[in-house]
Amino acid sequence: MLRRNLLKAISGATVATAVAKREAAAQEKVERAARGMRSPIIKDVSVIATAPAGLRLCVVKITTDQPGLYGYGCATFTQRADLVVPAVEKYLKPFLTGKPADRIDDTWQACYNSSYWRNGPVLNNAISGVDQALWDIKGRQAAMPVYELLGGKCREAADCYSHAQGEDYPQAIDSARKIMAAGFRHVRVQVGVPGMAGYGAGRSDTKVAALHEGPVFEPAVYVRRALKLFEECRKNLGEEVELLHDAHERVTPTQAVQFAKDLEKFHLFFLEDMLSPEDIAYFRHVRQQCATPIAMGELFNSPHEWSPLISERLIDYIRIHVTQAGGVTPCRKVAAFGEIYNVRTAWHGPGDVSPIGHCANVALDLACYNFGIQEYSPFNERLQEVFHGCPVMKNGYLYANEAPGWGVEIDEKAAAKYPFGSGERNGERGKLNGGWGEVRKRDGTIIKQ
Ligand code: GCO
Ligand code: MG
Repeated sequence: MLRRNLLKAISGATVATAVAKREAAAQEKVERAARGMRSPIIKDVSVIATAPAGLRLCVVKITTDQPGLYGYGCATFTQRADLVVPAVEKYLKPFLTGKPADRIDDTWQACYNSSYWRNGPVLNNAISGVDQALWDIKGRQAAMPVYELLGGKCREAADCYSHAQGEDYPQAIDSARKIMAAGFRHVRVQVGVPGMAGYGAGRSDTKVAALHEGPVFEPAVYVRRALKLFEECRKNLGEEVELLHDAHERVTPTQAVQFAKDLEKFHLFFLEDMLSPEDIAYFRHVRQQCATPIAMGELFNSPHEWSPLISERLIDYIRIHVTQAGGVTPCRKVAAFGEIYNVRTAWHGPGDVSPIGHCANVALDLACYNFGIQEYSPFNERLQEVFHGCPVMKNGYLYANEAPGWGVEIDEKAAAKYPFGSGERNGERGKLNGGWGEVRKRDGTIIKQ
Protein backbone atom coordinates (compact mmCIF):
# COMPACT_ATOMS: atom_id res chain seq x y z
CA MET A 1 0.00 0.00 0.00
CA LEU A 2 2.77 2.39 1.11
CA ARG A 3 4.75 1.50 -2.05
CA ARG A 4 1.73 2.17 -4.29
CA ASN A 5 1.11 5.60 -2.73
CA LEU A 6 4.83 6.42 -3.06
CA LEU A 7 4.81 5.49 -6.79
CA LYS A 8 1.61 7.49 -7.32
CA ALA A 9 3.21 10.49 -5.58
CA ILE A 10 6.40 10.18 -7.70
CA SER A 11 4.52 9.89 -11.05
CA GLY A 12 2.21 12.71 -10.03
CA ALA A 13 5.29 14.83 -9.28
CA THR A 14 6.84 13.95 -12.65
CA VAL A 15 3.71 14.94 -14.48
CA ALA A 16 3.45 18.12 -12.43
CA THR A 17 7.07 18.99 -13.26
CA ALA A 18 6.45 18.36 -16.97
CA VAL A 19 3.33 20.52 -16.92
CA ALA A 20 5.17 23.23 -15.00
CA LYS A 21 8.03 23.17 -17.52
CA ARG A 22 5.60 23.42 -20.44
CA GLU A 23 3.73 26.27 -18.77
CA ALA A 24 6.99 28.03 -18.00
CA ALA A 25 8.07 27.74 -21.66
CA ALA A 26 4.68 28.99 -22.86
CA GLN A 27 4.78 31.79 -20.30
CA GLU A 28 8.30 32.75 -21.39
CA LYS A 29 7.13 32.78 -25.03
CA VAL A 30 4.14 35.02 -24.19
CA GLU A 31 6.29 37.36 -22.11
CA ARG A 32 8.87 37.56 -24.91
CA ALA A 33 6.06 38.30 -27.36
CA ALA A 34 4.45 40.80 -24.97
CA ARG A 35 7.81 42.33 -24.18
CA GLY A 36 8.06 42.73 -27.91
CA MET A 37 10.70 41.07 -29.88
CA ARG A 38 13.74 43.24 -30.08
CA SER A 39 13.29 45.43 -33.15
CA PRO A 40 15.48 43.95 -35.87
CA ILE A 41 17.59 46.63 -37.53
CA ILE A 42 18.09 46.72 -41.31
CA LYS A 43 21.72 45.81 -41.96
CA ASP A 44 21.65 45.35 -45.76
CA VAL A 45 19.32 45.79 -48.73
CA SER A 46 20.30 43.93 -51.92
CA VAL A 47 18.72 42.77 -55.19
CA ILE A 48 18.59 39.24 -56.63
CA ALA A 49 18.22 39.68 -60.41
CA THR A 50 17.42 36.39 -62.14
CA ALA A 51 15.54 35.03 -65.16
CA PRO A 52 15.07 31.27 -64.65
CA ALA A 53 11.98 31.19 -66.90
CA GLY A 54 13.31 33.73 -69.42
CA LEU A 55 11.48 36.68 -67.84
CA ARG A 56 13.57 39.16 -65.85
CA LEU A 57 12.65 38.97 -62.16
CA CYS A 58 13.87 41.30 -59.38
CA VAL A 59 13.71 40.27 -55.73
CA VAL A 60 14.86 42.51 -52.88
CA LYS A 61 16.58 40.82 -49.93
CA ILE A 62 16.67 42.66 -46.59
CA THR A 63 19.13 41.32 -44.02
CA THR A 64 18.75 42.34 -40.38
CA ASP A 65 21.15 42.53 -37.47
CA GLN A 66 19.51 39.43 -35.98
CA PRO A 67 21.31 36.28 -37.18
CA GLY A 68 19.17 34.31 -39.65
CA LEU A 69 16.46 36.96 -39.81
CA TYR A 70 16.02 38.29 -43.36
CA GLY A 71 13.22 38.69 -45.87
CA TYR A 72 12.46 38.71 -49.60
CA GLY A 73 10.20 40.99 -51.62
CA CYS A 74 9.18 41.07 -55.28
CA ALA A 75 10.20 44.17 -57.26
CA THR A 76 9.59 42.82 -60.75
CA PHE A 77 9.09 45.29 -63.61
CA THR A 78 10.39 43.03 -66.33
CA GLN A 79 10.42 45.63 -69.15
CA ARG A 80 12.73 47.94 -67.14
CA ALA A 81 14.26 45.50 -64.65
CA ASP A 82 17.75 47.02 -64.88
CA LEU A 83 16.35 50.35 -63.66
CA VAL A 84 14.80 48.88 -60.52
CA VAL A 85 18.16 47.51 -59.31
CA PRO A 86 19.87 50.92 -58.80
CA ALA A 87 16.63 52.42 -57.44
CA VAL A 88 16.99 49.90 -54.62
CA GLU A 89 20.78 49.82 -54.26
CA LYS A 90 21.57 53.52 -54.77
CA TYR A 91 18.56 55.06 -53.06
CA LEU A 92 16.61 52.75 -50.76
CA LYS A 93 19.63 50.91 -49.30
CA PRO A 94 21.37 54.02 -47.87
CA PHE A 95 17.98 55.38 -46.81
CA LEU A 96 16.97 52.24 -44.90
CA THR A 97 20.21 50.86 -43.48
CA GLY A 98 20.14 51.22 -39.70
CA LYS A 99 16.36 51.69 -39.57
CA PRO A 100 14.04 49.27 -37.71
CA ALA A 101 12.70 46.47 -39.93
CA ASP A 102 9.40 46.09 -38.06
CA ARG A 103 7.59 49.34 -38.92
CA ILE A 104 6.17 48.38 -42.29
CA ASP A 105 3.68 51.15 -43.10
CA ASP A 106 5.94 53.84 -41.66
CA THR A 107 8.82 52.57 -43.79
CA TRP A 108 6.54 52.46 -46.84
CA GLN A 109 5.49 56.09 -46.35
CA ALA A 110 9.10 57.15 -45.76
CA CYS A 111 10.33 55.45 -48.97
CA TYR A 112 7.32 56.73 -50.94
CA ASN A 113 8.01 60.35 -49.92
CA SER A 114 11.80 60.16 -50.09
CA SER A 115 11.85 60.72 -53.86
CA TYR A 116 9.46 63.75 -53.68
CA TRP A 117 8.13 62.75 -57.10
CA ARG A 118 6.26 59.47 -56.74
CA ASN A 119 3.81 56.85 -58.08
CA GLY A 120 6.00 55.68 -60.93
CA PRO A 121 6.57 52.06 -62.08
CA VAL A 122 10.31 51.94 -61.29
CA LEU A 123 10.12 53.53 -57.83
CA ASN A 124 6.95 51.68 -56.85
CA ASN A 125 8.53 48.35 -57.74
CA ALA A 126 11.62 49.20 -55.71
CA ILE A 127 9.45 50.13 -52.72
CA SER A 128 7.40 46.95 -53.18
CA GLY A 129 10.54 44.86 -52.90
CA VAL A 130 11.32 46.47 -49.55
CA ASP A 131 7.70 46.30 -48.37
CA GLN A 132 7.22 42.62 -49.12
CA ALA A 133 10.60 41.81 -47.55
CA LEU A 134 9.52 43.52 -44.33
CA TRP A 135 6.28 41.48 -44.29
CA ASP A 136 8.40 38.35 -44.77
CA ILE A 137 10.65 39.36 -41.84
CA LYS A 138 7.68 40.05 -39.57
CA GLY A 139 6.14 36.69 -40.50
CA ARG A 140 9.41 34.89 -39.77
CA GLN A 141 9.73 36.73 -36.45
CA ALA A 142 6.17 35.87 -35.48
CA ALA A 143 6.58 32.32 -36.84
CA MET A 144 3.44 32.89 -38.93
CA PRO A 145 2.58 32.96 -42.65
CA VAL A 146 1.93 36.55 -43.80
CA TYR A 147 -1.77 35.88 -44.40
CA GLU A 148 -2.07 35.36 -40.61
CA LEU A 149 -0.56 38.82 -40.01
CA LEU A 150 -3.20 40.18 -42.43
CA GLY A 151 -5.92 38.76 -40.23
CA GLY A 152 -6.02 35.09 -41.19
CA LYS A 153 -7.98 33.09 -43.75
CA CYS A 154 -11.33 34.03 -45.24
CA ARG A 155 -11.02 30.90 -47.44
CA GLU A 156 -8.87 27.78 -47.67
CA ALA A 157 -7.21 28.54 -51.03
CA ALA A 158 -7.36 30.98 -53.96
CA ASP A 159 -9.56 29.96 -56.90
CA CYS A 160 -7.55 30.65 -60.05
CA TYR A 161 -7.85 31.08 -63.78
CA SER A 162 -5.28 29.87 -66.26
CA HIS A 163 -4.50 30.86 -69.86
CA ALA A 164 -5.85 29.07 -72.92
CA GLN A 165 -4.81 30.25 -76.35
CA GLY A 166 -4.52 29.15 -79.93
CA GLU A 167 -3.71 30.52 -83.35
CA ASP A 168 -7.21 29.44 -84.42
CA TYR A 169 -10.48 28.51 -82.72
CA PRO A 170 -10.00 24.70 -82.52
CA GLN A 171 -6.55 25.16 -80.97
CA ALA A 172 -7.86 27.69 -78.44
CA ILE A 173 -10.77 25.42 -77.49
CA ASP A 174 -8.47 22.44 -77.19
CA SER A 175 -6.19 24.44 -74.92
CA ALA A 176 -9.22 25.44 -72.81
CA ARG A 177 -10.31 21.81 -72.53
CA LYS A 178 -6.87 20.85 -71.20
CA ILE A 179 -7.07 23.54 -68.52
CA MET A 180 -10.58 22.45 -67.52
CA ALA A 181 -9.35 18.85 -67.33
CA ALA A 182 -6.63 20.05 -64.93
CA GLY A 183 -9.42 21.16 -62.59
CA PHE A 184 -9.77 24.87 -63.39
CA ARG A 185 -13.32 26.28 -63.31
CA HIS A 186 -12.13 29.62 -64.80
CA VAL A 187 -10.31 29.87 -68.14
CA ARG A 188 -8.97 32.93 -69.95
CA VAL A 189 -9.23 32.36 -73.71
CA GLN A 190 -7.26 34.25 -76.40
CA VAL A 191 -7.05 33.59 -80.16
CA GLY A 192 -4.47 34.67 -82.71
CA VAL A 193 -5.22 37.07 -85.58
CA PRO A 194 -3.91 35.70 -88.91
CA GLY A 195 -1.00 37.74 -90.27
CA MET A 196 -0.99 39.94 -87.19
CA ALA A 197 0.69 40.27 -83.78
CA GLY A 198 -2.25 39.42 -81.50
CA TYR A 199 -2.04 39.45 -77.70
CA GLY A 200 -1.87 36.33 -75.60
CA ALA A 201 -1.91 33.86 -78.48
CA GLY A 202 1.50 34.17 -80.02
CA ARG A 203 2.33 35.97 -83.22
CA SER A 204 1.23 34.69 -86.63
CA ASP A 205 4.06 33.50 -88.89
CA THR A 206 2.49 35.23 -91.88
CA LYS A 207 2.07 38.99 -92.17
CA VAL A 208 -0.74 41.00 -93.69
CA ALA A 209 0.13 43.67 -96.27
CA ALA A 210 1.09 46.93 -94.57
CA LEU A 211 2.93 50.20 -95.20
CA HIS A 212 5.80 49.03 -92.97
CA GLU A 213 7.93 45.94 -92.26
CA GLY A 214 7.11 45.52 -88.56
CA PRO A 215 4.41 43.53 -86.74
CA VAL A 216 0.83 44.61 -87.51
CA PHE A 217 -2.36 44.77 -85.46
CA GLU A 218 -5.81 45.95 -86.56
CA PRO A 219 -8.36 46.25 -83.69
CA ALA A 220 -11.51 45.75 -85.79
CA VAL A 221 -10.20 42.45 -87.22
CA TYR A 222 -9.29 41.25 -83.71
CA VAL A 223 -12.72 42.17 -82.29
CA ARG A 224 -14.50 40.10 -84.94
CA ARG A 225 -12.20 37.13 -84.19
CA ALA A 226 -12.72 37.42 -80.46
CA LEU A 227 -16.52 37.49 -80.79
CA LYS A 228 -16.40 34.39 -82.99
CA LEU A 229 -14.08 32.77 -80.43
CA PHE A 230 -16.64 33.07 -77.63
CA GLU A 231 -19.42 31.81 -79.89
CA GLU A 232 -17.25 28.73 -80.55
CA CYS A 233 -16.30 28.43 -76.86
CA ARG A 234 -19.89 28.34 -75.60
CA LYS A 235 -20.87 25.92 -78.40
CA ASN A 236 -18.00 23.52 -77.62
CA LEU A 237 -17.32 24.04 -73.90
CA GLY A 238 -20.85 24.66 -72.64
CA GLU A 239 -22.31 27.30 -70.36
CA GLU A 240 -20.81 26.23 -67.02
CA VAL A 241 -17.15 27.07 -67.50
CA GLU A 242 -16.28 30.64 -66.45
CA LEU A 243 -14.64 32.37 -69.42
CA LEU A 244 -12.36 35.40 -69.24
CA HIS A 245 -10.76 37.53 -71.94
CA ASP A 246 -8.04 40.19 -72.05
CA ALA A 247 -8.45 42.94 -74.68
CA HIS A 248 -5.09 44.30 -73.49
CA GLU A 249 -6.08 47.92 -74.25
CA ARG A 250 -5.87 47.22 -78.00
CA VAL A 251 -9.23 48.64 -79.11
CA THR A 252 -10.48 52.21 -79.37
CA PRO A 253 -12.85 53.46 -76.62
CA THR A 254 -15.94 53.26 -78.83
CA GLN A 255 -14.94 49.80 -80.07
CA ALA A 256 -14.55 48.80 -76.41
CA VAL A 257 -18.13 49.86 -75.59
CA GLN A 258 -19.49 47.92 -78.58
CA PHE A 259 -17.26 44.91 -77.86
CA ALA A 260 -18.45 44.69 -74.22
CA LYS A 261 -22.07 44.86 -75.43
CA ASP A 262 -21.58 42.19 -78.10
CA LEU A 263 -19.87 39.90 -75.58
CA GLU A 264 -22.75 40.19 -73.11
CA LYS A 265 -24.59 37.13 -74.50
CA PHE A 266 -21.57 34.92 -73.80
CA HIS A 267 -21.73 35.68 -70.02
CA LEU A 268 -18.04 36.24 -69.45
CA PHE A 269 -16.65 36.08 -65.91
CA PHE A 270 -14.88 39.32 -66.87
CA LEU A 271 -13.49 41.30 -69.79
CA GLU A 272 -10.12 42.78 -68.91
CA ASP A 273 -8.36 45.97 -70.06
CA MET A 274 -10.88 46.91 -72.73
CA LEU A 275 -9.67 50.48 -72.15
CA SER A 276 -6.28 52.05 -71.49
CA PRO A 277 -5.61 53.83 -68.19
CA GLU A 278 -5.69 57.04 -70.26
CA ASP A 279 -9.32 56.34 -71.31
CA ILE A 280 -10.89 55.16 -68.03
CA ALA A 281 -13.59 57.85 -68.27
CA TYR A 282 -15.21 55.69 -70.97
CA PHE A 283 -16.09 53.04 -68.35
CA ARG A 284 -19.11 55.20 -67.55
CA HIS A 285 -20.36 54.57 -71.11
CA VAL A 286 -19.74 50.81 -70.82
CA ARG A 287 -21.53 50.67 -67.45
CA GLN A 288 -24.54 52.52 -68.82
CA GLN A 289 -24.87 50.20 -71.81
CA CYS A 290 -24.11 46.63 -70.74
CA ALA A 291 -23.61 44.17 -67.89
CA THR A 292 -20.41 42.48 -69.04
CA PRO A 293 -18.27 42.30 -65.86
CA ILE A 294 -15.25 44.60 -66.07
CA ALA A 295 -11.70 44.02 -64.84
CA MET A 296 -9.01 46.69 -64.89
CA GLY A 297 -5.82 47.68 -63.21
CA GLU A 298 -2.62 45.83 -64.09
CA LEU A 299 -1.18 49.06 -65.55
CA PHE A 300 -2.10 51.20 -62.56
CA ASN A 301 0.61 52.80 -60.44
CA SER A 302 -1.36 55.47 -58.65
CA PRO A 303 -4.41 55.82 -56.37
CA HIS A 304 -5.61 58.53 -58.78
CA GLU A 305 -6.21 55.71 -61.30
CA TRP A 306 -8.06 53.15 -59.18
CA SER A 307 -9.97 55.33 -56.66
CA PRO A 308 -12.60 56.78 -59.03
CA LEU A 309 -13.21 53.43 -60.75
CA ILE A 310 -13.83 51.75 -57.39
CA SER A 311 -15.80 54.53 -55.66
CA GLU A 312 -18.07 54.96 -58.71
CA ARG A 313 -18.47 51.18 -59.04
CA LEU A 314 -17.29 51.39 -62.68
CA ILE A 315 -15.41 48.08 -62.47
CA ASP A 316 -16.12 44.72 -60.88
CA TYR A 317 -12.55 43.43 -60.45
CA ILE A 318 -9.43 45.38 -59.54
CA ARG A 319 -6.48 43.79 -61.34
CA ILE A 320 -3.52 45.63 -59.88
CA HIS A 321 0.05 44.27 -60.38
CA VAL A 322 0.92 44.40 -56.68
CA THR A 323 4.52 45.54 -57.15
CA GLN A 324 3.48 48.31 -59.58
CA ALA A 325 1.38 49.83 -56.81
CA GLY A 326 4.19 49.59 -54.28
CA GLY A 327 3.58 46.25 -52.60
CA VAL A 328 1.33 44.53 -50.05
CA THR A 329 0.89 47.57 -47.82
CA PRO A 330 -0.90 49.76 -50.40
CA CYS A 331 -2.73 46.79 -51.97
CA ARG A 332 -4.35 45.59 -48.75
CA LYS A 333 -5.73 49.13 -48.48
CA VAL A 334 -7.01 48.95 -52.07
CA ALA A 335 -8.71 45.66 -51.20
CA ALA A 336 -10.33 47.21 -48.09
CA PHE A 337 -11.45 50.19 -50.17
CA GLY A 338 -12.84 47.84 -52.82
CA GLU A 339 -14.82 45.90 -50.22
CA ILE A 340 -16.83 49.01 -49.37
CA TYR A 341 -18.00 49.22 -53.00
CA ASN A 342 -18.15 45.47 -53.58
CA VAL A 343 -15.30 45.56 -56.09
CA ARG A 344 -13.43 42.27 -55.85
CA THR A 345 -9.74 41.54 -56.22
CA ALA A 346 -8.12 39.76 -59.20
CA TRP A 347 -4.43 40.53 -58.63
CA HIS A 348 -2.22 40.41 -61.71
CA GLY A 349 -0.40 37.06 -61.73
CA PRO A 350 1.53 36.53 -64.99
CA GLY A 351 4.98 35.02 -65.50
CA ASP A 352 6.61 38.41 -64.91
CA VAL A 353 5.79 38.26 -61.21
CA SER A 354 8.36 36.37 -59.15
CA PRO A 355 7.25 33.43 -56.95
CA ILE A 356 7.63 35.82 -53.97
CA GLY A 357 5.14 38.13 -55.68
CA HIS A 358 2.79 35.20 -56.23
CA CYS A 359 3.03 34.40 -52.51
CA ALA A 360 2.03 38.00 -51.78
CA ASN A 361 -0.94 37.66 -54.15
CA VAL A 362 -2.06 34.47 -52.38
CA ALA A 363 -1.70 36.02 -48.92
CA LEU A 364 -3.99 38.88 -49.98
CA ASP A 365 -6.35 36.40 -51.69
CA LEU A 366 -6.71 34.37 -48.49
CA ALA A 367 -7.00 37.24 -46.03
CA CYS A 368 -9.20 39.77 -47.87
CA TYR A 369 -12.94 39.08 -47.78
CA ASN A 370 -13.65 40.61 -51.24
CA PHE A 371 -11.52 38.11 -53.17
CA GLY A 372 -12.71 37.60 -56.76
CA ILE A 373 -10.25 35.37 -58.64
CA GLN A 374 -6.47 34.89 -58.95
CA GLU A 375 -4.54 34.74 -62.22
CA TYR A 376 -2.25 31.71 -62.23
CA SER A 377 1.09 31.16 -63.94
CA PRO A 378 2.83 27.80 -63.50
CA PHE A 379 6.19 27.59 -61.68
CA ASN A 380 8.45 25.61 -64.00
CA GLU A 381 11.40 23.49 -62.83
CA ARG A 382 13.96 26.25 -63.14
CA LEU A 383 11.81 28.63 -61.12
CA GLN A 384 11.46 26.00 -58.41
CA GLU A 385 15.20 25.34 -58.54
CA VAL A 386 15.76 28.98 -57.56
CA PHE A 387 12.66 29.59 -55.40
CA HIS A 388 12.00 26.83 -52.84
CA GLY A 389 8.47 26.94 -51.43
CA CYS A 390 6.36 28.27 -54.34
CA PRO A 391 2.58 28.26 -53.74
CA VAL A 392 1.01 24.92 -54.65
CA MET A 393 -1.62 24.47 -57.38
CA LYS A 394 -4.23 21.74 -56.87
CA ASN A 395 -7.42 21.39 -58.85
CA GLY A 396 -7.49 25.03 -59.91
CA TYR A 397 -6.81 26.31 -56.38
CA LEU A 398 -3.57 27.96 -55.29
CA TYR A 399 -2.50 27.13 -51.74
CA ALA A 400 -0.16 29.21 -49.58
CA ASN A 401 2.62 27.22 -48.01
CA GLU A 402 2.02 27.43 -44.27
CA ALA A 403 5.62 28.27 -43.36
CA PRO A 404 6.48 31.60 -41.65
CA GLY A 405 6.69 34.72 -43.79
CA TRP A 406 6.33 33.87 -47.46
CA GLY A 407 7.84 30.45 -46.66
CA VAL A 408 10.21 30.78 -49.62
CA GLU A 409 13.98 30.33 -49.58
CA ILE A 410 16.01 31.49 -52.59
CA ASP A 411 19.00 29.49 -53.80
CA GLU A 412 21.16 32.44 -54.79
CA LYS A 413 23.75 30.23 -56.53
CA ALA A 414 21.01 28.80 -58.74
CA ALA A 415 19.63 32.31 -59.32
CA ALA A 416 23.04 33.40 -60.61
CA LYS A 417 22.90 30.60 -63.20
CA TYR A 418 20.06 32.49 -64.96
CA PRO A 419 21.20 36.09 -65.42
CA PHE A 420 19.03 38.62 -67.23
CA GLY A 421 18.94 37.82 -70.94
CA SER A 422 19.44 34.07 -70.45
CA GLY A 423 16.65 31.89 -71.82
CA GLU A 424 14.98 34.82 -73.58
CA ARG A 425 13.13 33.21 -76.47
CA ASN A 426 12.34 36.54 -78.06
CA GLY A 427 15.56 37.89 -79.66
CA GLU A 428 14.09 41.41 -79.85
CA ARG A 429 13.54 41.42 -76.05
CA GLY A 430 17.17 40.51 -75.61
CA LYS A 431 18.26 43.49 -77.69
CA LEU A 432 15.84 45.72 -75.76
CA ASN A 433 16.93 44.43 -72.31
CA GLY A 434 13.53 42.90 -71.68
CA GLY A 435 11.66 45.88 -73.15
CA TRP A 436 8.94 45.55 -75.75
CA GLY A 437 9.36 46.43 -79.44
CA GLU A 438 6.72 48.10 -81.62
CA VAL A 439 3.39 46.95 -83.02
CA ARG A 440 1.71 49.18 -85.60
CA LYS A 441 -1.52 49.34 -87.60
CA ARG A 442 -1.34 48.66 -91.33
CA ASP A 443 -0.82 52.39 -92.03
CA GLY A 444 2.10 52.54 -89.60
CA THR A 445 0.31 54.07 -86.62
CA ILE A 446 1.84 52.78 -83.38
CA ILE A 447 -0.57 51.02 -81.02
CA LYS A 448 -0.63 50.39 -77.29
CA GLN A 449 0.13 46.72 -77.02
C1 GCO B 1 -2.06 39.51 -68.02
C2 GCO B 1 -1.22 40.56 -68.62
C3 GCO B 1 0.14 40.14 -69.02
C4 GCO B 1 1.00 41.35 -69.37
C5 GCO B 1 2.43 41.15 -68.95
C6 GCO B 1 3.24 42.41 -69.18
O1 GCO B 1 -3.27 39.74 -67.95
O2 GCO B 1 -1.52 38.53 -67.55
O3 GCO B 1 -1.93 41.30 -69.53
O4 GCO B 1 0.13 39.24 -70.03
O5 GCO B 1 0.93 41.64 -70.72
O6 GCO B 1 2.47 40.81 -67.62
O7 GCO B 1 4.56 42.20 -68.91
MG1 MG C 1 -3.87 41.57 -68.70
